[in-house]
Order: sequence, then structure tokens, then C-alpha cells
Amino acid sequence: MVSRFTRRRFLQITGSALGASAAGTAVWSLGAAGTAGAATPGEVKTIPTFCEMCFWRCGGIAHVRDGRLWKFEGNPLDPQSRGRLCPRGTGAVGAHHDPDRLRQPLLRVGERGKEQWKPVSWDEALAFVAERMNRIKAEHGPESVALLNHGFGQRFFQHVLKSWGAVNIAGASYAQCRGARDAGFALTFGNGVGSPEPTDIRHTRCLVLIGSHLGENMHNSQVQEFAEAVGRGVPVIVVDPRYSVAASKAKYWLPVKPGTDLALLLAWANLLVTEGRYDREFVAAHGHGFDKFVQAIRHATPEWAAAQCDVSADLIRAAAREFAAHRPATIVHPGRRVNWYGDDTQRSRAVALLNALLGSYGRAGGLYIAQSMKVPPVALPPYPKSTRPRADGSDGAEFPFADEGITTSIRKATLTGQPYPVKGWFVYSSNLMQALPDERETIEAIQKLDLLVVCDTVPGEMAGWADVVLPDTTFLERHDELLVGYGRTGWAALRQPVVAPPHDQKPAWWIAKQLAGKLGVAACMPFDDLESYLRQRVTAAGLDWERLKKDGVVMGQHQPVTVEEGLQLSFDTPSGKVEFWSDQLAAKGFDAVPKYTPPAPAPAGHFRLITGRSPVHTFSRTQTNPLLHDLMPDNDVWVHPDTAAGLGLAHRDWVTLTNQDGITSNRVRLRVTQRIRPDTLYTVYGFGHKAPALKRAHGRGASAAALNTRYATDPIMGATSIHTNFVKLNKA
Ligand SMILES: Nc1nc2c(c(=O)[nH]1)N[C@H]1C(S)=C(S)[C@@H](COP(=O)(O)OP(=O)(O)OC[C@H]3O[C@@H](n4cnc5c(=O)[nH]c(N)nc54)[C@H](O)[C@@H]3O)O[C@H]1N2
Ligand SMILES: Nc1nc2c(c(=O)[nH]1)N[C@H]1C(S)=C(S)[C@@H](COP(=O)(O)OP(=O)(O)OC[C@H]3O[C@@H](n4cnc5c(=O)[nH]c(N)nc54)[C@H](O)[C@@H]3O)O[C@H]1N2
Ligand code: SF4
Ligand SMILES: [Mo]
Repeated sequence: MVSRFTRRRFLQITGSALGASAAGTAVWSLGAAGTAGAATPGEVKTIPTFCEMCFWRCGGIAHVRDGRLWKFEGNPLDPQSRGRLCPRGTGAVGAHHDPDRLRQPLLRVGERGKEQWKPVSWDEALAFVAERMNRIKAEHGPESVALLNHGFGQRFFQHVLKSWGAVNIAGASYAQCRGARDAGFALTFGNGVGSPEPTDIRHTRCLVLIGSHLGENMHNSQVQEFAEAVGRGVPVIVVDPRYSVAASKAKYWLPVKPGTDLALLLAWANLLVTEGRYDREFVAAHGHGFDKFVQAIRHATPEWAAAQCDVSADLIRAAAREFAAHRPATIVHPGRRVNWYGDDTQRSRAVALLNALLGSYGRAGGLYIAQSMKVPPVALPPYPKSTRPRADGSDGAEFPFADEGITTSIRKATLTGQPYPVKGWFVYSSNLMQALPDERETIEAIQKLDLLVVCDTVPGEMAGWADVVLPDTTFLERHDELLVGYGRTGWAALRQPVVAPPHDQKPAWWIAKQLAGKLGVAACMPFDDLESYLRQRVTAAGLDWERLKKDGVVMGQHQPVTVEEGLQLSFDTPSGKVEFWSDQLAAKGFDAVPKYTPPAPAPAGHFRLITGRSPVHTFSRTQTNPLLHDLMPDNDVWVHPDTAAGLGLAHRDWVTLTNQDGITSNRVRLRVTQRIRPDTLYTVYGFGHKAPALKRAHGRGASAAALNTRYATDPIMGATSIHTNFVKLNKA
């Protein structure tokens, strides 16, 4: 265990101490406001559940005083939180108390997008949805209703819609997030990376971060282990055009020109080979096509990469020698949101290959092989089969190595009517206006729909376009499917309601079940309430239901997750080995070994725009949360002092950003800082909300998503890029 000192000190350096402690204070005062005047302190109940403020799924304990939600803390038994939540998790209390929440089902009365609705009963709302869905089914087939989803409650809608015959299902968590990484790793090792990332930071001796901004990317236990590693003096190497929080902890910071990472990765691989610093044993035992790989990267010298990346060859060499010296306990972090430039599968494959060269795959201090717990599913009726092609791109026809649905493929099918018209969207817990590239295309697609259903907690941009709005509970007010988690040891966690929903909001499972009844597929939800379903599932797995309710989490049996623990490595690739050379990529016309192409240059007067996270916000989902809003009400734009001076701009000036396609942002403040390259601008994603009903967040900050109108699509698996836009700065 790490000392508290280490973590606190880490947070102080990161500057997020403010976030963490301020969140704690704010939660307290909000809770206190509700009970102000109460002379005697009431009964406090503590109920465990797991967090949904992001998808790390930390176990927490809710404190409820006099029936009122008061605070949410980490659950010490839980492997994802280890007893501590991040600022966003602590701020979950604000999601429950948010006065702007959706309160009852709504039916659109005015024109689409005008946000004019009438409140209706649940029965009326769901009857409307079912009637429209069945009409689309009769005319076009059930494939013409698509589900766009993100979040834990999605599985109920997936289940009900699949039972009804729908097949086109996608989440922004694939093609707009980790999809290219998982494809790159699967093409190399036979297995994607998954979530949580199985990085053994706890035992690592060297950590290489390629734009993974741990500390701003607040995935909880990972950040805790990172802080501990920093405390142990583990050398950190950060590749990022921006001096991130992680870079401030680094022994080597490589501020590469955006979009040139692949040149660096190939040069590093080549250097390991030519200097004989790679793991010969691992390569001999498990490598496929190594000699051809070596030939293919021979050109990639440090000097060549230095010219591409705009960092010195000496720095490239020094960093590689450092991380090679610690192998196999070196992690070249796979990253998570890797959809940067549209060639992301190949860059991720290069990251995978570096780990292979270091022999860190399946090793202590490297990448372990995550385990899950065996909790058999409850037997449910099978889904009807569709013989038609997929409109969600997941059948390999459009993108040979896509293995999940692609949001933008559904959008494209909606726009083009190919392979068949898509006429209904069911959107669960996803703000497609912020999550997908080019919102203009999303709006155009929506105009072609016969039905847009949005199930959300707040009246955000998507709800604004909907025909029917279904108010979900927040995670603190509902049961969800059992979480069967992956990790060093498998585990399971329970989500259970800690407070009642404040209005007529209903939990996702209930909405899905009622809808199933109206769609004529009630048999797919054969239980009265989710608690009885969960009890059945948990008990059938031989677990103690009452104990799980009390503890919130149960750990499975530990199995070996590293070679050191006795794990036998196996690779589910066509060759059964680690594919340094990929025959399957070559067979589909792609490069068998990643090849570097220089990024497009900026148009005159423009700068490349890159984005990332703030420790106190998640995507576009927390700007309206009263507690988290207070911590960071809007974003700013980072600019290098030379760039600012050249434009006659000063720190804290108001500016707008106009991209290469003439899209202009809201005004935001300039942050003039040495922490960014002169050719690059940076801003945190998720701001600039357009929905007036999000009273706090509306109009605040700039939307990086709205500026993302020029995007490239990864031909291997369909990821859409985010960092391919250029903007100019205008004084506002
Ligand atoms: N430009 C740009 N685009 C990006 C990214 C980026 O960095 N920049 N990041 C990408 C990444 S990594 C990801 S994972 C995706 C994220 O994509 P999304 O998951 O779509 O993210 P959000 O925009 O946060 O939308 C979440 C929606 O869910 C709602 N919500 C929150 N909690 C609940 C709940 O309990 N129930 C229901 N029903 N709704 C709820 C929120 O109110 C919000 O409307 O976006 C991707 N898109
Ligand atoms: N607080 C908080 N934490 C989160 C989330 C959140 O919304 N809020 N979202 C979670 C989710 S779903 C995801 S997917 C992850 C995403 O988190 P990560 O995968 O860590 O980060 P990204 O958003 O992909 O990348 C952001 C970093 O990449 C750098 N970068 C930009 N362009 C380049 C480039 O060309 N080369 C290099 N080397 N670096 C570049 C940026 O400067 C920034 O530091 O975060 C997770 N954690
Ligand atoms: S990392 Fe933070 S927001 Fe995400 S689940 Fe954990 S506590 Fe919640
Ligand atoms: Mo993500």
C-alpha cells in the first residue's frame, strides 16, 4: 500500500488537489443545504453501489441522511476505487440533485430540434415508441431501427431491441474511443486490450505514455497506481505535444509534432532491434514474421524520426535506452482514446509491437492478462436471426477488422439509405452531438428519421432533437445488470438504488421491460423487478446475495495473470503467434507492418487543435452537474507564448476559434503557456453546450466537437479522427 503522503503530494503537483478537495466540500454543503435547520442529526444509512460518472466503474458507498443523499465515497473493498473516488465520482451527488434533470416523459409537439414538448405518461410515451417502431418494422424490417448507446443501462435496451429483431447497435466508445487500439492489439496478440486496461503499473519499472494523460484522464485505480509509481521513482516517459500533468512527472518528455507518433514508434522499434535491446527469447518463442518486420522498419532511424517528429534524435535514443533497460517490466501504455488521425489502428499496432519487442506482454510490471469471474448468465430466449447485411459496419463488409458496431456507419446508412434505410434511432445515454464528428451530418441524418427516442437524465442536445424523451434515473437511484469485472482478479459488483428518483424518472431496466411488453416481446424480460433477477443470477453462481448487497463487491478466485505467476501465454492470431508481420492485414490490402505517412500541414494562419480531459469532467456529461460545474464552468484554449505574441494576443484574452470549414466556436479565454507546442492549440472536450435547458452549461466554453468537421476514417476498423482539424484564433 502506498502512503497517503505520496498520493496527496502527487495531487498537489498535478493541481487536481483543488478538484478533489473542493468536490468534497461542495458535496457537503449541497447535502447540508437540504437538511439545513434540522436540529438533530438524523439517521445515516450507508449503501454500496458502483459509480457511473465515467466507465471505470468504481465501487462507492453512498451516505443517505434522513432519506436525503448526502455524500458518495470510495468503497475500500472495491478494486477500482480502492476506497477513494475521483472528483467526478464524489460529484455524483450533484447528478442526483441537479435541478435541470428531466422529470417526466416528453413528446415533441413543435418542429424537430425546437425543444417543444408536452409531458406525457410513461404509458403514452412507450406506446408511441412501440407503435412507431412496429410501423418501421412493417415497412422496412426491424434492422431499420438502430440503437446508439453508451453506459451500463444500455444492455437492457440491447436485449429488448435484439429480441424484437434489431441488429444495428453502436456506441461512441468504439469508433470514437478505444476501437482502433483494440483492433491494433488484436491484430498483433490475438486479443484486444479491454477495460480496465490491464497495465501492471503497480509493479512496473518504467512507464511510457503516448498521449495517455493519466492524472487528467482520471481513471481512478490507474491514476492511483500511477501516483504510487511516481512516488517510487519509476521513470516515466511521456510523448505528448502538450506538457500534460503526466509530462510534469516524466524523466523524458517528447513534445512531438501532432500526428507523427508512428514515426517515433517505428524508430524506437528499429533501435531496439539494431542495438540488440529487444527480448530475443520472447521473439524466438512467440514471434511470427520477425525478419520481414525488421526489414520493413530498417529505414526508421532516430535521425529520420527526429525530422518528422521535431524532437532530437538524442532524446529519442535516450528514451528508448531507458525503457529497454527495464524490460520486461516496462509498459508502453496502449492508451484508451486513440482515434486521433484516422490511421490509429496502425499506430496502436506499433505500440503493441513495442511491447512485444520488450517481452512485456503477460509479464509482471508489463501488461498482464486480465481475468474475469465466472458468473453464468440467466437463460433467456434466443434472438431472432437477421440474414441482411449490417448497417452498423460490424459485419466486416465496410471495415474488415471492425468487431463492434460503428456509430458513424449507422449515421451514414441513415443519410444514404444504404444498405437499407435506417428510420429509427433509439439513443441511450449518449450525446451524439458531442461524441460524433461533424454534428452537421448528425443533424442531417436525424431529419431523415421517422423516430428518434432519447433516454437521458438531462435535457441535452440529443433530447432537444428527439420525438420522445425518456427520463432515466441516475445510477444512484437504480439497479443495473450485475457488473462482472476484469482485472488482476475477477470480481463482481452490484449497483443498487440508494435514494428514490426525485420525480417521475424510471430506471433503464424498467423502461426496457415496459417497452418489451408493448413491442410484443415481454418474454425476454421474465422477472418482475431487477432485484429478483439479480438475486437469482447471483445465487445461481453460488455467491452470497445478502453479503453482496452489504459489501457491494465480491472478489473471485485469483488465477495467474502473468508468466511470473505461472501463466502460459497463448495468442489467438491466425499464426498462433505474435504477428510482427500481419498476413491478415496484407490479405485485405493493408500494410503488414505499420507505415508512416506525415500528417497534413496546417493551412496558412491555422493551428492544429487537439483535445483531452479535465480531471473534474467526463466528456459532455458533467458540465451541467452543479458541483462539477462550479469546479470548472468552462474551458480555455492553450496557446504558446510565441504564437500568442505573433497574433497580438495576451493571457486571459477572450477569443473564438474558427476552423478550416468556417465553423466558429463560442468565445473562450486564452491560456498562454509554455506547456504547448507553438504549432498546436489545446482545449478540453465536452463544453459549449447548445441546449438551452442545460441552464448552467448552456453557451459556456467552446465545443471541440463542433469544430471537428474534418475527420478521417480508419479503413481498417472505422474509427473517426478528432485531431485532424485546424483553427485560427480571433480576438473576441
Ligand atoms: N470531439 C470529441 N469527441 C469525442 C471525444 C473527444 O475527446 N472529443 N471522446 C470520445 C470518447 S473517448 C468517448 S468514450 C465518447 C463518449 O460519448 P458519450 O458517452 O456519448 O458521451 P457524452 O457526450 O458524455 O454523453 C453522455 C450522455 O449520457 C447522459 N447520461 C449520463 N448519465 C446517464 C444515465 O445514467 N442514464 C442515461 N440514460 N443517460 C445518462 C448524459 O446526460 C449525456 O447526454 O465520446 C467520444 N467523442
Ligand atoms: N477526467 C476524465 N477522465 C477520463 C475521461 C473523462 O471524460 N474525464 N474519459 C475516459 C475515457 S472514456 C477515455 S477514452 C480516456 C481518454 O484519455 P486518454 O486516452 O488518456 O487521452 P486522449 O483523450 O486520447 O488524449 C489526450 C492527450 O493526448 C495528447 N495528444 C493530442 N494529440 C497528440 C498526438 O498527436 N500525439 C501524442 N503523443 N499525444 C497527443 C493531448 O495533448 C492529451 O494530453 O479518459 C478516460 N478518463
Ligand atoms: S474514475 Fe471517477 S468517475 Fe469514473 S467510475 Fe471511478 S470515481 Fe466514478
Ligand atoms: Mo472513451
